Amino acid sequence: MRVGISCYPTYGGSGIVATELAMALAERGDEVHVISYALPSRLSFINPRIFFHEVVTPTYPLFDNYPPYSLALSTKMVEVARHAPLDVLHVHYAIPNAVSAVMARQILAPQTLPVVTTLHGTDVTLVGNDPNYLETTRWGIVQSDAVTAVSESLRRTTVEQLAVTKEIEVVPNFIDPARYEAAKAGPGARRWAKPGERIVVHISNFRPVKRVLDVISIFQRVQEKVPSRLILVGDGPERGKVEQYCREHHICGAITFIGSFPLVEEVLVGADLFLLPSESESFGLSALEAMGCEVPVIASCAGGLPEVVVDGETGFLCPVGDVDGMAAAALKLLTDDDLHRRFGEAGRRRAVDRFGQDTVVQRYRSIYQRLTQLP
Ligand code: GMT
Repeated sequence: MRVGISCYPTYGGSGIVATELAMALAERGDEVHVISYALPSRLSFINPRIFFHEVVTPTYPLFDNYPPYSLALSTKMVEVARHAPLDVLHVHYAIPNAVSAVMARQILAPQTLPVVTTLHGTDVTLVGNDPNYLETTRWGIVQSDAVTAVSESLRRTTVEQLAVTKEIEVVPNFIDPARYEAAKAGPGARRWAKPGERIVVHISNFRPVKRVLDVISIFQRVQEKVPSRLILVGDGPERGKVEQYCREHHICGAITFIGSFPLVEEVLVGADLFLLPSESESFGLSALEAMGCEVPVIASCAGGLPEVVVDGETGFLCPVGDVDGMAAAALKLLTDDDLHRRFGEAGRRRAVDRFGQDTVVQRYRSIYQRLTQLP
């Protein structure tokens, strides 16, 4: 099958899922055409069946600061669909990908191009919900030939907030269990730590919704009782504020800012805890990646996180903003080796059994097969 995949290339979860899906499909024999404005950060896999198509958005004085990316994207989708030719186009993140794809499908007629849209979270909960984008977002979703959401929570929110009555199938995010096994051969997170330090990790795009200052507050409470190091992976708008806070509170020595780093398994393997105290989280891919590396998760019980992390079994979930509760839960795990081991193993089991790449990729493929009648 020839599959087009459109996504954001940056360090957000939707681009990561799209890229991992592209690589998994190509590995299984499909031809995959990735369409984006830059090479996605994790598209490192060398496979002759993967092609990348850059969306170029020419500027013109009339456009001022607003070159029409959605149109350039739609045009690129038409070009790739016509000449590859594509059997199906799978877009990740509704804005503007779903709208551009539906437009491309109309331009291409009578050539058929089924459009699959995967909703990832903020495209519905934050941006899609904004009155300035709401109508086009809803239109892109409703006009898609199939729509998926990464969690039941997101499916419900989409129905409630966007008043979408179309069927939305829940297809969760996934991990490749083999990647984490390979990382185990190396030093993993211990590279960044001193002997005797327990390692706490947080991975995000440092947006306000991630509440990275809560991560620091939890860590400060933990560090008072247990010698430990916090590794922060990722970058984004709140990083400056967080670094400034750490300097003012003289805790920089125990915190390592790695910045954007795509090989997350190298930071997670061997870590002791993963923190994700987000305000909202449709799924929490990084929590799943931590579980895949046998790392217990302390997170907020927001959005789809309870569908990923089982409270009291693979981690602990606390109300948003409850840094005392999260710190207490972290200390419970860090001071009880047996509990810590059991949580780590249960997390890995759940990640592999429920969110393993083979099962989830096959679910996407079944949708493509249903829409195209291809094997
Ligand atoms: O978290 C972000 O701000 C980025 C966003 C994205 O589109 O990349 O992440 C969303 O999609 C991820 C992949 O499906 C999910 O794991 C994240 O939970 C979701 N983020 C939010 O809902 C805040």
